[in-house]
Amino acid sequence: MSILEEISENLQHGKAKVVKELVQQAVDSGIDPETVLKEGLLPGMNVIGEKFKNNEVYVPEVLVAARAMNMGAQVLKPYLEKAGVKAVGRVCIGTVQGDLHDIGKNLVKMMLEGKGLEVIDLGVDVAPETFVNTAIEQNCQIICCSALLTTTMGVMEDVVKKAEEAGIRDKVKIMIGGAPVDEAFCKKIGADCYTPDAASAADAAVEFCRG
Ligand code: B1M
Repeated sequence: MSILEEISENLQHGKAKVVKELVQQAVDSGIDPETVLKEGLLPGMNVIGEKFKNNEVYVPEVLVAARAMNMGAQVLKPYLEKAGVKAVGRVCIGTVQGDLHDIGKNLVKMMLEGKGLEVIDLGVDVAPETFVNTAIEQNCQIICCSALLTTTMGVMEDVVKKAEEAGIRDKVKIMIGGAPVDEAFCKKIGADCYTPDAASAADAAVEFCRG
């Protein structure tokens, strides 16, 4: 097994310390940091993302894999910055106002980062104007809203309205997700995209950023 395959396998098993060591070893042996990311870390995260989507693994496995991914990515960060590897795009994400659930939002964030997107995490209980102002100030291509409560999902419509009022609706995509929302709700409120899970959210975001 090549060192890149070993990185992928260990990431899938959530062995963060081993992944960190292998990533450093790979870079030290002269493998291009971008190759380590694209052929070691990301394929491992993609496997986990697919398995999660198909209910073959569950939240705890995703969280430990994501932790391993993040530790590996931390090792690569300075090398990638030096090599000038550009982020695919910039996204702001948050759980909407009145809602404190953040496990799903954090998973989406990790998957987005795993796909090379720069993510501004606004946390939980985020007001519509905070999403919109952040998108303007930080030049985000996408606003990602998460909601877990039927009582808070309506805030997503306010985000769409605020983006219209601010005149940025044609410049920013609005993605929504979380247990109570669905495709029909997305259409109803005029958002751009609903995805049922973190892996497909990251895939859709990359597509939007590539234009
Ligand atoms: Co809350 N809670 N909770 N809770 N809680 C639910 C959501 C609930 C369904 C439980 C129930 O009654 N069966 C219910 C909502 C009912 C409803 O609205 N119809 C509920 C309630 C009522 C409440 C309180 C009101 C309880 C109370 O105080 N009386 C309260 C509200 C607090 C508030 O937010 N203001 C509350 C509090 C809490 C805790 C703090 C205890 C805790 C949250 C801890 C935390 O997040 N740090 C909690 C939890 C853990 C849950 C359950 C058990 C699990 C949620 C979760 O994390 N799931 C939940 C019941 C359940 O879902 N079985 C429940 C795992 C997570 C990975 O899934 O977030 O759906 P999820 O994310 C998925 C997808 O939805 C998607 O990707 C993720 C991964 O694939 N996704 C996106 C999410 N965001 C996305 C965005 C995207 C795309 C995809 O694009 C932008």
